[in-house]
Amino acid sequence: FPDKVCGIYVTANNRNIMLRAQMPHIGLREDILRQLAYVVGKDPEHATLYDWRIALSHAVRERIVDRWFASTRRTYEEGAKRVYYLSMEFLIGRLLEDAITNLRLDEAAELAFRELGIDYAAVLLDEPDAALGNGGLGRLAACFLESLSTIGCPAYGYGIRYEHGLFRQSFEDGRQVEAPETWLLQHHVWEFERPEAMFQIGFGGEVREAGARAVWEPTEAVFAEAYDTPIVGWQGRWANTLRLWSARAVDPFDLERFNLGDYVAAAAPEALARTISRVLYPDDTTEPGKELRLKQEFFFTAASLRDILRRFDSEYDDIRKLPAKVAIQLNDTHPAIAGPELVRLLHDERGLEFDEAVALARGTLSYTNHTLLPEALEKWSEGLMGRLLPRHMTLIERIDALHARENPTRKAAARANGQVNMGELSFVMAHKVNGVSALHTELMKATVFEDLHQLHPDRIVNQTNGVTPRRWLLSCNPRLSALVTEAIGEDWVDDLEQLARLEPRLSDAGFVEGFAAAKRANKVDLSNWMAQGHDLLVDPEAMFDVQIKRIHEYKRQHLNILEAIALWQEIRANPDAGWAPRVKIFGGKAAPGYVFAKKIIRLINDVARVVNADPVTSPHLKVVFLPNYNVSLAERLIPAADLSEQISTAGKEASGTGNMKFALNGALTIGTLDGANVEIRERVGEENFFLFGMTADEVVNRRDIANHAAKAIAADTRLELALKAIREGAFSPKERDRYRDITDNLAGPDYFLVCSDFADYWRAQREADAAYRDSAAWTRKAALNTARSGWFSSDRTIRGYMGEIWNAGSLNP
Ligand code: T68
Repeated sequence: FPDKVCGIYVTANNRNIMLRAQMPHIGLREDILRQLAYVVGKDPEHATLYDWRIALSHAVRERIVDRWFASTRRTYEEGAKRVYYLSMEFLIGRLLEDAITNLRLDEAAELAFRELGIDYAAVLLDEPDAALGNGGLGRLAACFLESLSTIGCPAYGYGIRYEHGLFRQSFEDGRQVEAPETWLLQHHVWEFERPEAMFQIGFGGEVREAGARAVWEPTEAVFAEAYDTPIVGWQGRWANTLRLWSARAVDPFDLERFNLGDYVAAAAPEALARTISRVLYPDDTTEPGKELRLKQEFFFTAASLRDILRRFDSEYDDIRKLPAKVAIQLNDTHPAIAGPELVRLLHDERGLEFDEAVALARGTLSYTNHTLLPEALEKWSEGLMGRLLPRHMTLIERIDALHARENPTRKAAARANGQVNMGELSFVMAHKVNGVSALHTELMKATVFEDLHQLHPDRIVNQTNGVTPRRWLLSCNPRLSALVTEAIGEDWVDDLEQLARLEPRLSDAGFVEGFAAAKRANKVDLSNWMAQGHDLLVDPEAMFDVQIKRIHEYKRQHLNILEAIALWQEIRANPDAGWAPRVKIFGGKAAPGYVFAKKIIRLINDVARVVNADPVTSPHLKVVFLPNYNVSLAERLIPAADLSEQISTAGKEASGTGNMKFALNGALTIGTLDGANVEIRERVGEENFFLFGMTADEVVNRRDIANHAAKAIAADTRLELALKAIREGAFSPKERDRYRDITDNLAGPDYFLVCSDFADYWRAQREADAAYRDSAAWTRKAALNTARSGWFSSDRTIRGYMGEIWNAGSLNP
């Protein structure tokens, strides 16, 4: 590659570090000033932080573009197979620091800004998060994009360019308040508009039979317009593209109406079309049941498929090569309409026989399942689907019939009981279906896809999730990464299993002290930030106990807060018992319509207010709920955490990825045998993990016991007293029954078995306390978590997909 920045390939071992860093920072500084003047149009004298950030971003972007072109050229030259990752969500967060890290420009940028007299850290923080996702599923897609580029696998991410990402959360009187998020109000430096890549996407209308073929004549249409963001991998060796679709009207403006003075109606077509890419559905489990959601799904899936076939046609003239040259991954069922749509394109538009069209589509498509929760499995009514996508409805019926012919013993069908089951449809249209952790994959085989698995025993495979070590260690935790690099060199950055080489260093007192010092300094940083930004005073010596994730009953934030209440009561009763000080930190958003989850947020805030004001317990216990949890806040919290809360009801969390980020950064997990916790515990060692709770099997059996919650409460005074305090209004004195729905639920159905797991959770928490008191032993456990987390890199996951699902290779030099 032409390598403008080769001068800054600086390693920690490099003795000439300063010398070699001199050159690039001068070049970068000049570029920043040039961009500031000629792109931003500002004199340095009057430039704001925003201006500096835009100038720096352009200077960095320039350094990506050549590599990006080179990657594309190489893919064409080699005739390489391309991977297409279709996802409704890409939770990419900030991009500037990511690009700087991967291009290894961090030292140069820091020096350049020091010379310019500008606060570099503040420039980075000025960037808004691109929150085009709800949680784990969207963040996984972002980690995968980065790993695909690091590995050098030719790939595209395809999604929607939402004008408004996930809502901004604040608290009023402890209650969650949602405000629209406006990341696109400021100039978004990273994207390139592609007006030439525009497709017309239709909805509704009629299907006309024309001889042996059917012709779909939609009545409604919008344009999908492409915006490209380059995603650069580690060391800038490769760059792939994230292509996001924006909706716009085919006839944007009704001049006749305008001339009649009806200005609102004149602009209506444009407004209506744009709603399709207006907002991300703020929902991580429940099906919103909205026509607009189905429109969004078809909109981006259809545009992506058209684009994929256009690119394929530019290189190959035989459509039968499609499965050999193209792999399309469906990130959950949101793009599941890709099955029938691809069949439609091949059969109706290109004239292939129906059976062959299905076979080609199946050879090309594969599907990842991210949840077994029944309420989150997508189903569309035949009425809606038939109205919006009449041709697809017929094709789904034919796909079912074909599958039944191929498999006479088949029981279920995608189309059943007046509904289209998108999981079934994805399964029958994919050559591989994967779960996201070992346990989840086994449960998929035994539950939702039991019948289909019997028919196709080789189709379901496991690819346990992973996280990118560039963002989730190197860049978010510079202290720990410097220590690691000093100990084992820097190869770990794209070969995370190298972290195992840290283990022998645990007998080296200097290394262990360095590890403890890094964690402590990260905690001091976080304490200062909480003091300044949130007026919260916490002691960095205390254990930082963190639960950050979407608020959901199955994730059981209410189990955590119940334990906090019980602990508070016990400390009050016995303040001098030598308590290990703790700060319980929460972060996470609840879907705006999810009333119970919002109640949990309010309860945590109410408990925090009471507990933090109690002079007796205050030295030992603090409770903090940080508002507006997002990727950037995670990057701040994870490096400072001691204890990672992964306490979902066993069998409900498909994998989790936060759990991996914490372990990698040297936090110990307190958790159930759920999702990837199982594999984390296997790797870090059971003595370095606080296990509690029922297994997935025990959970199922427990639900059969009559009054299981009442029995658990009767058997545990602590739990009983904690619930009593909530019920009697200890945390909501002005409205004593504010939390009636929570306490009634817990004492009654308690589907997620909070009460049944409470006693064992309490026991594990006290074990964690005891372990924390022995700080040398704790540091050793923490360091072992880091050293043994190498397997949880998304590079490993992507290599698994490449080998087992996509049959795709790497073009990295
Ligand atoms: C998460 N799923 C899983 N869904 O809950 C988590 N759902 O265990 C897993 O680690 C992660 O996926 C990655 O595999 C989600 O995040 C959603 O966000 C979602 C969004 C829309 C509709 C349904």
